[in-house]
Amino acid sequence: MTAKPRYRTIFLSDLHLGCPESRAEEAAEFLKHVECRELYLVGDIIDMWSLRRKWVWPEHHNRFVRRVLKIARKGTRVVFIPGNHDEPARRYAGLSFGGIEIALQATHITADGRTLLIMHGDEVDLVVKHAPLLAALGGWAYDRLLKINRVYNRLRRLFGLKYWSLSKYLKLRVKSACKFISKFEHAVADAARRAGADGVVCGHIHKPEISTVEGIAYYNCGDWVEESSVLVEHEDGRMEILDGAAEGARLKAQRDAARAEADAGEDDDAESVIPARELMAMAK
Ligand SMILES: [Mn+2]
Repeated sequence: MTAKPRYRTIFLSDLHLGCPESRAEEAAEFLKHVECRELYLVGDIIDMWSLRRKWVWPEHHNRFVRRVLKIARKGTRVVFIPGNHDEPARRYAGLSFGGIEIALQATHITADGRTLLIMHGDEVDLVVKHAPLLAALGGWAYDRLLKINRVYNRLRRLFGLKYWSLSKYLKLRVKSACKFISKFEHAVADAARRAGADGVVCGHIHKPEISTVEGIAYYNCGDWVEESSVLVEHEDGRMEILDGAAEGARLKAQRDAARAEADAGEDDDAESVIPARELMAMAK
C-alpha cells in the first residue's frame, strides 16, 4: 500500500463548521490521507455566530472533529487558534482538550529556521479600517485599537450582526476589496514584525496567499467555504498552498486503486497454489 504523504506542518483555517456551506467533509477526507507532525487550526473552525442564528450540524461536521481528535491521539501536535467566529474558545487559551492545545496566537519555527507568528487575523480588523488615522497617531493608538477590536467583534457577535464576507464584497466593489486585502496583509505583517517574527500565518479574509509584504513572509491559509485551501510546510521548510479537496480526492483514488491491486495480487497467489501442489505431488 502506498504511504501517506507526510508534511512537517499543516495549517488550515476558516472551515466554518455550523455553516451549511462548510466543506467539512472534504477537509476530513484530506486529513485522513495525509500525515503531519503539527497541525494548526488557524481560527473560524467552528462558526458560533452562525450556530447562534440557526443550529446546523450535519454528521460530516462531526466527522471532521473526530478526525482532528484522532490525529491528536496518534501523536501529532494540534494547536487551535480561535478566530472571531469561534471567539468564545479564546477564554480557554492555555488549556488543552482531547489533546488539542488552545492558544490566542502561536509561534512556529520552520525547518529552515524562520519564525512565524500564527494568528487568525481579526485582531487587526480595526487597524485595517482606520489605517490612515493610525499612521498619524502611531504605536500607542495601535496597541489601544487592538484591545478595542476584541470588544468590537464581541459586540458584533452578541448583536447577531452578519459577518462581513470578502467574497461577497469582491463581487460588489473590486477596487475597495483590493485595497482592503492589501491593508490587511500589511497590518498582519506589521504584527509579525512587532513580535520579532520573520513571517505570519493567518486566515480570516478567505483568500489563500503566499507572498512577501515589506520583507515579512505572508501566508494566508484561505478557507473551506468558497475554496478548499490548505497551507503545508514540507520537510525542508518550503511552504505551499494545496487545493485540499482535490488533493484528498486524488489520494483517496490512489489508495482505492492500490487496494484493488493488492486484492488482485492475492488472487494471483491463490492460483499459484495449485501448480505448487502439483509440483509437490510430482516430487513424491
Ligand atoms: Mn475570521
